[in-house]
Amino acid sequence: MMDAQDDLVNLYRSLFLIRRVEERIAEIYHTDKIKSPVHLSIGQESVSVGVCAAMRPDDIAFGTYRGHALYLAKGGDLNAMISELYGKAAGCARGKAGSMHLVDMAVGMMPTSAIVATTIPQAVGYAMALKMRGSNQMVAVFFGDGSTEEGVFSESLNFAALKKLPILFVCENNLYAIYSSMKARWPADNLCDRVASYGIPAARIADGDLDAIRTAASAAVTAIRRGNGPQFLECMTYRWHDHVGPGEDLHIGYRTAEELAAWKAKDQVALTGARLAPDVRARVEQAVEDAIDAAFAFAEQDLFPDVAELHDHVFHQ
Ligand SMILES: Cc1ncc(C[n+]2csc(CCOP(=O)(O)OP(=O)(O)O)c2C)c(N)n1
Ligand SMILES: [Mg+2]
Repeated sequence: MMDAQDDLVNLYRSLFLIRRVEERIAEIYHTDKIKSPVHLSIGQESVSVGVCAAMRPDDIAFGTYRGHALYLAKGGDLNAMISELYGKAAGCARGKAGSMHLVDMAVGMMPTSAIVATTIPQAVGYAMALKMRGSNQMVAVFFGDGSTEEGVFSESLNFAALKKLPILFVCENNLYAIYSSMKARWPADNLCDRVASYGIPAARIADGDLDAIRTAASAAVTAIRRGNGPQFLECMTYRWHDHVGPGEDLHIGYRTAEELAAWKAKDQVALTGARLAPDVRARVEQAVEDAIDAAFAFAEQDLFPDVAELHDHVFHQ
């Protein structure tokens, strides 16, 4: 059994790694070394970290184009991620996919997709396969609030509930789908009620609270492994940067500086770091900075894939 201090160190390492990797991506994005669009999770780290901390390494995660946080929280290889962003050959998808399609099958991180909601039914299919095999692994699928407006979301809930599949649905509700607020899209703020109508236990967690997310995810995973079927978490969170790219976007006028400031005041990375002794925190942060330096150096020296590979790995071979 891990002691509480080691546990906190692990959570902070994961949060700080995600935050700093994305800050470094934001810093160098203007150089055009990164060859794909990037959707940053800065501000949303606690959802992936809290839920993955409740999962086993052999459990399966599905996510979205805003996928850096999940990929890293699930244990995805950092060097392969940065090389992928650079379009280089050692990238996790051999440099052909970029930021929106991260994948690391060795740690159960399934390929993410740029098409909103597509990975939800894929995750349900995976959960169905696990159930048919009699496995006690589970699946967690992460998606945005906008995803819940796609028809396939409802179909997936219905089928997963009907078949009592081992799946945790995790809605990362950051209040916006691009520049369109939840209030402009939902007649009522009642996502959990709608999900519960399928017979799926559903809970909202406020403020991006790391401990609350982790506790709720642990209870959900336990119920799933007992064979109780799907569970649903709506994790309230907030994206600090623009929908896509590293920029700020307050000038667009779709959200307010006050709203952003209120969320920054409950930054889970800073709050978690402050719970560690200063020397412990400094050691964790230095190790993370070193790993990130090494990953960018790795991507810089990595080669672009050979042109002869262009048509490889497009279809199943
Ligand atoms: C099927 C589909 N429709 C529309 C788009 C364009 N699009 C890209 S991201 C996005 C918003 C999704 O919002 P949300 O699910 O809340 O995720 P967030 O970006 O906030 O993480 C839209 C509409 C798309 N990629 N795929
Ligand atoms: Mg959203």
